[in-house]
Amino acid sequence: MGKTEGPGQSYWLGGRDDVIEGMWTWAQSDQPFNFTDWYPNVPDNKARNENCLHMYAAYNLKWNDATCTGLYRFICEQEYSGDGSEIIG
Ligand SMILES: [Ca+2]
Ligand SMILES: [Ca+2]
Repeated sequence: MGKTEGPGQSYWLGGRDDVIEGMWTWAQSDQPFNFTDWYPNVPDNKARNENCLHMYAAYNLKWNDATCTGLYRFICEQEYSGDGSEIIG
């Protein structure tokens, strides 16, 4: 959807490593990632100040760590009201 709905846009994904540097978790659940799609040589924690996860347009929407104050679109996850196991958006 990022590639088709917003060409050239980057997206926040809701991951963070500000609690323990290098330990990436989802902000909502505090659970560690069980999937990653990092761009090569990232996360790099540039200037020791990159603690939020985004899909970066300049990296073909691969994952990058970025400063948390950037203004980007965002992608949310919501439980499906059926059996609760599907991601709908
Ligand atoms: Ca970091
Ligand atoms: Ca980075």
